[in-house]
Amino acid sequence: MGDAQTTFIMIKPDGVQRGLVDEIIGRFEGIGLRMLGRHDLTPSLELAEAHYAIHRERPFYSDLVEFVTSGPVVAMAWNGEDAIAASRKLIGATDWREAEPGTIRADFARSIERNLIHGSDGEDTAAFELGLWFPDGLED
Ligand code: D4T
Repeated sequence: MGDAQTTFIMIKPDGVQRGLVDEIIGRFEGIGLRMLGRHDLTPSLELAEAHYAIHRERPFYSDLVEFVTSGPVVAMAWNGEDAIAASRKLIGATDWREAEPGTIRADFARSIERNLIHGSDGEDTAAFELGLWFPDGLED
């Protein structure tokens, strides 16, 4: 048995625009995770830059920030056993060509830049991202 964890998941603007929100939420429910919080918002530049600060020196950083601020996203907190790794598995590899069959990105993404969804990649990242996107805290 793993520990109960809470992870930060964001459906990016392409996922919202393509009408995939309910499909994606259903997949998280399907693996038994529980939603503790949801914000639908168009991220500010400050929020997007803070979220992606780790990628500041990467060549794709400015396009990434521009993309994620281009329209509404669905920011969510999901809780359950091994929620961080379980979510990453459900999402699939960054590059959809390397994503396992049946993952969200293998099924729906056809671009590395527009890859539909973000999920925290570790406990420290999850704590940082949950604090950033849910500054008022979460339900129990
Ligand atoms: P996120 O962080 O969005 O869940 O994606 P990953 O954890 O799967 O991938 P990442 O941190 O390596 O990349 C973050 C983000 O940058 C975009 N990206 C990535 C991009 O636009 N071009 C690229 O070449 C890479 C590697 C996609 C996800």
